Amino acid sequence: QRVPVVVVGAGPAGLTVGNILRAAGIDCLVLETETRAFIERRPRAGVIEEWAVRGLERRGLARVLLERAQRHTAFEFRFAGERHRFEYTALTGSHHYIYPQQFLVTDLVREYADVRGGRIRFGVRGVRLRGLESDRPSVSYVCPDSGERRVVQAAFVAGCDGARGVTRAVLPSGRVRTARHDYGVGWLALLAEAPPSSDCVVFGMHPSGVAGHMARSPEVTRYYLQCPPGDDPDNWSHDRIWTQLRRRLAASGARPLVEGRLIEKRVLDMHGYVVEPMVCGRLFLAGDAAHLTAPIAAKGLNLALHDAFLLGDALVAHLSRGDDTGLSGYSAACVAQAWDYQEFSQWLAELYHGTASGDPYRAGAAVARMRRLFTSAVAATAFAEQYLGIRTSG
Ligand code: RFL
Repeated sequence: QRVPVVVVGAGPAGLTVGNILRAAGIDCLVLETETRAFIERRPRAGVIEEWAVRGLERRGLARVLLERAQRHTAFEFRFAGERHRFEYTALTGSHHYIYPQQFLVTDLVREYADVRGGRIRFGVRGVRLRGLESDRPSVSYVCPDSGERRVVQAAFVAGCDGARGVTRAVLPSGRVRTARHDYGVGWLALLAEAPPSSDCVVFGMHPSGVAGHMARSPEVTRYYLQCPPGDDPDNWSHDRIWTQLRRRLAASGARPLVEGRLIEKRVLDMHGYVVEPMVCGRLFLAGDAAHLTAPIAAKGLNLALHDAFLLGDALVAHLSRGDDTGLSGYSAACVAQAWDYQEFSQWLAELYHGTASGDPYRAGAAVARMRRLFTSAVAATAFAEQYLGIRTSG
């Protein structure tokens, strides 16, 4: 079997690349280890930057999102019982969209497979890549039903298989640098069957640790609670969780939190990495396969879309017009954006975690970092710009 592009992974990055290729009439094959039902229900991100939605819209991929997503225009810090509301849309004219990642994945799969006629294999096992530095790379995988290994020849391979995939591991260690950062804290990531208790993202800095609140839909809210890295989610009973959320997010005049059943409870060790370069021969990495940003600043999904727009457009330019500009500049452009978001995440992480660090020096500096946003118009504008992400369109 032969196909111009094999895309490994049907997350937001892989499905966006696939859709861009199909819109240009280029054939591709997407390989995914999970089932379609599973990826359409896997909850993760939910905060999408306006430029990313415009990028999806330009590629015909945002119709349902624009009908259903909420818009967010502000961010609230809570500290020492006070609320500090930061109206970033008033400052910049830009906003965020709130749309659960599994809804976006559902829209992208439908468009790719059911509307644009793209090929996709779910439930594959044992994906292997060969000959990436030749002009005839191949990808093989084990079919879920027959158990037989199939080999596909491709001109290009898009490695979009996330943080735990196989494509990153193929990059030769001598020529690739992986820069890692460990924040040394855990976040208990929760999904509650409860309506949001605020009209915006809220983070409370508290001596017991940071707590976060983010709307996902009118019925579901994501919460975060800082915890020791590697903590066992079973240490966190329903009552302990809601007590800690109420304590850490307490502030005068704040709406009381609406309690609900917890439908997800997992500990994320806060860390990040950037792989550089993101290319080896005919393999191009995109999204979490190439760089992970801890969910501190809600950047991961946005970066995955950024890469996918560039990679999809660059592959189309090469395969349909022989134009190599996009492919040759791909890694440098994506890595620069990844570092920009990593740096912002690190800056925000110190603001969030300083208060509970046990170190009065870090705690004092964290408060100064937050107060500056409310006393300096220049600092406020710079923060808003970074929180909203890329200014030019994707
Ligand atoms: P994905 O979404 O992980 O998709 C990769 C796909 O590849 C499949 N796969 C394989 N397929 C074939 N062969 C293999 N060997 C394979 N191995 C894996 C997987 O099953 C999967 O379907 O990566 P992609 O496309 O790069 O997208 C990245 C985003 O998913 C990720 O950055 C965000 O979810 C991060 N993130 C957030 N990002 C935001 O921008 N805003 C947020 O508010 C936000 N909140 C979050 C988050 C991530 C979280 N978790 C679970 C780490 C909240 C959480 C809790």
